[in-house]
Amino acid sequence: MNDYFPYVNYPLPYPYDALEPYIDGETMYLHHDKHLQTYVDKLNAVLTKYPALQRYSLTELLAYEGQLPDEAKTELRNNAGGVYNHRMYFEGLTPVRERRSSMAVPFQDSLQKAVTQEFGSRKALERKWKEAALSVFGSGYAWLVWDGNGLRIVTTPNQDTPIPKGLCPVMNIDVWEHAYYLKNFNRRNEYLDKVIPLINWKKAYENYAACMGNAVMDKM
Ligand code: MN3
Repeated sequence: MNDYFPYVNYPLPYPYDALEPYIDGETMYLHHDKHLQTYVDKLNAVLTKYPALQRYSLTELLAYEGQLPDEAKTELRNNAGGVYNHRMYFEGLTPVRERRSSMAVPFQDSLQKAVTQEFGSRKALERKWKEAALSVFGSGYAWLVWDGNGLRIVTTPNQDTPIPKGLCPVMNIDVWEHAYYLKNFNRRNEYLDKVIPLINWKKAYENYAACMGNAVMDKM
């Protein structure tokens, strides 16, 4: 994944219909090729006007929001966030044919420990994550994050990320209606019951390990 200007919308890491019947191919096509593409294009367009910002990575643009030029701040937050959030979301879902085996894979020890410590169990974490996702008013995301001491569930509106608050994203769930409207209409609850079991915990572990600066990385 390129983390610097000019940003590229890489293909999905699986076919559009790989999440069927839980998330339909048309939704995935529109979500990736239209919605995410628009964020990529707009982010590149803003950065073209600000060459000095082109040396910042995607994460730095999000983390150092306070230092960005006032007139570009909102556009950068929305579009850099849109790129970051969608990349994490798409990479964080498991193709259905791999799901059986990936679900059988236990959490890596350190993530398992952190989940148990904070939530009691993976099921309990998933319940809390779903509640948080349902509580997002309008468009936004529900996140599993590392706060420096433990795991937490947080939500963000629009394309905001938890990064400016010093929280390290482990995984997110997109609850914008475009993520589920074609199939589930406005029934977010129904979408969440389908998407949560598709979470790629192997990928979550990689993100978690990156949050920890690889300090406690288990043997892969
Ligand atoms: Mn989206």
